[in-house]
Amino acid sequence: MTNPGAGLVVRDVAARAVLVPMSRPLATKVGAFSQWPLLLIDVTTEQDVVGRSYLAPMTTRATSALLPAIRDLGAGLRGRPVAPAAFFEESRGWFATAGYEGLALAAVAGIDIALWDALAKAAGLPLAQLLGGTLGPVPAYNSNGLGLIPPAAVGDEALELLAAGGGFTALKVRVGRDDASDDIAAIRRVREAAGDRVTLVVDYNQGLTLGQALERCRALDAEGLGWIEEPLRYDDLDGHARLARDVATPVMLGENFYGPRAMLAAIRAQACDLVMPDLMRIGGVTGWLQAASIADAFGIPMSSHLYPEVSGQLLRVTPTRQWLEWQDWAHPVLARPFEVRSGELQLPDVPGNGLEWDESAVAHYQVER
Ligand code: SMN
Ligand code: MG
Repeated sequence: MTNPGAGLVVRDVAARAVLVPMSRPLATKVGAFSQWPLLLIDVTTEQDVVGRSYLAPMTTRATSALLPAIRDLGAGLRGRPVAPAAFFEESRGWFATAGYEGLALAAVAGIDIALWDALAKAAGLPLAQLLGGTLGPVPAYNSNGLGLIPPAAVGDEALELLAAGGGFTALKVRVGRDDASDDIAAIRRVREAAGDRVTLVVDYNQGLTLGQALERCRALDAEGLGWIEEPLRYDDLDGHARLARDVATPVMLGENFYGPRAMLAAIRAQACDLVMPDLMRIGGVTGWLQAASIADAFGIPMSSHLYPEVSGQLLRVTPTRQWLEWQDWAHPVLARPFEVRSGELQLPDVPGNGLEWDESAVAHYQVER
């Protein structure tokens, strides 16, 4: 078999900004979200293979800042081979003076994901198979809701999320209310509604001081939770290491790891028991694969953050895979959203990562920039 991407040459890289409605607005300690900005990236090749990706910068401000970086990087790729691993390494130099982590790495990630999609399509393989894995279901938890709403309302919302199809057996609950007792009340109402067979995880979205976290997280140890996510500022590794030592419930970090080296630093600092990289911030497919090797070397379970479609492909080749975070936030612009059955994401048996735009929806939601 010839190298699947041998002949692929980049013709153009296009990036479009859209702003889509959320099926359920979500209030968290890191922000209140009622609309979801996305950057859709299309890498067209001289061989007419098109690689696709999307980025979820979370705010329109970040989207505006990211778009020119993607277009600048993309312009530099015209006429060059589709070689994501080489691009990932070269791009470190391109942005070295401007600072590599953050927006620069996010832009690299967006193009990286699309380049890998083009390679997989050229090989006629789903991305998971191009990477040496097999197609199969990926255990997922429903992370679409359970924001910082009144505790009295969370039981019904939990039932709605579990009844929304997909057969989910796990839910994420956002916490960090002013009064710690309200968080406990909310968790217990979700538990009462969902039953003991449903796994519950909680997410503070960096909302606590160390003193608050020591008190609150110790109190959560009695609630049988799967993990406590980002109780402190994401880069407070010493504080999280103290919590991981003092609290029985696993501490989860990852959505704010900017590149695989940031994950390595957190694991070396023993700041977390579990990791969940964000596909954009970890550096796309290439960054994810490097991070998966680091998690495997340390025996740390690895889950995903946002990006359920491509993360699902990648978890199939992640040795310590744990949970896929599922939201339907990109569905308004996807021609074929991935299905969830019996609490597991189903990967489509099609070449590439499975992303395809609903172009009429994209036109409807596009934001000119
Ligand atoms: C989160 C991320 C992005 C937007 C809202 C909430 C949260 C999660 O940290 O892990 O889903
Ligand atoms: Mg989180």
